[in-house]
Amino acid sequence: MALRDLLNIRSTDITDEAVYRQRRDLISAMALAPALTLAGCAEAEPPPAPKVTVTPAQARAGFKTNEELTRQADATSYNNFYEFGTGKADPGNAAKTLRTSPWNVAVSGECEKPGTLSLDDLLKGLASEERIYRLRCVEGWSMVIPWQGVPLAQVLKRFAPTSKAKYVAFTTLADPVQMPGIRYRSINWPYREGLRMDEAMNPLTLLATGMYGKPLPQQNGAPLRLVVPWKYGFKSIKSIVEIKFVERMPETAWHDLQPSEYGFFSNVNPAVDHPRWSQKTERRIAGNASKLFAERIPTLPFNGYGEQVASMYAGMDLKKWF
Ligand SMILES: Nc1nc2c(c(=O)[nH]1)N[C@H]1C(S)=C(S)[C@@H](COP(=O)(O)O)O[C@H]1N2
Ligand SMILES: [Mo]
Repeated sequence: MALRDLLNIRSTDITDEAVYRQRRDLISAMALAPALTLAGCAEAEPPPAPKVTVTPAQARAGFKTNEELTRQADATSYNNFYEFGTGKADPGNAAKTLRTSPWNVAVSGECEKPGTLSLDDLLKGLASEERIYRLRCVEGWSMVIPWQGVPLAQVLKRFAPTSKAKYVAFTTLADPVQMPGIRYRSINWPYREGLRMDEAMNPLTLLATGMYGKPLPQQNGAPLRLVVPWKYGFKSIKSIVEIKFVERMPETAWHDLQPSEYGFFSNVNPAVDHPRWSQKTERRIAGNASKLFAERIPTLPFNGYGEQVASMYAGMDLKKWF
């Protein structure tokens, strides 16, 4: 299928299944015709982050939703982890062999105490917390997942970021031996993500090591993944091996692939549709609701975490900085 046709697909009457297939087919089309990439011009830097403080009480109000949980069996079998294939069942089937111990994380860039640490040393002395967050995938489905982990801020502070650290960049392991999906150029490997410093330090941002009270399964990003509940799911990068403090907005995997469709910020926003489908509603996979037939519910700005995060974007045009 030509890229042109993919971009012209009407979004009103397609299922989520079709949406993710389009997302995948677009990748194949782009691999054949990389010159068709829509962006190209150098992007301006966004306005500086306003100085804001979220009170502890405000933050805490976002830590646990009491909405119905997604079944553990669904959260661990319906996944996106393209390193193990682009099908929803691929990670659950193929990731079991990912070796998660020993696991080292290299921290570098604009900080006073860079270093490569074992997972144990990275998290030593930090108390694990439980967070029950909504997870909204850009494809239009969502889950409610109980995570265990530590606030990212507590980990980052250990490396003493300097005043030049304006963003944090994250990289996933890319091992073609352990990860069968790496052989396909669905993504320009390694998978990369990034946050602005204030987003990284926000109390909601979690470095997760577990879910449902157990260590993270490989398909969910073991042994260490990000969870950023007010952003589309692809910002929550899995199986992290590198963290770098940087001065400029870092390139990220989905933006790299299709900058017109996947912005750096990617805050959940029902007012900004994906160019090929609406973002106004979502299918909540929770309780007994199945993936394809769950009723659509409205998608909330910042995925319902506005009280905790909206002030970080005060004065920013969220249509431009999508
Ligand atoms: N390294 C890596 N991280 C990733 C992805 C991926 O393909 N590779 N997929 C992202 C997407 S699109 C989503 S929706 C979430 C899904 O997380 P889950 O499978 O734990 O629900 O992981 C994100 N993190
Ligand atoms: Mo996603």
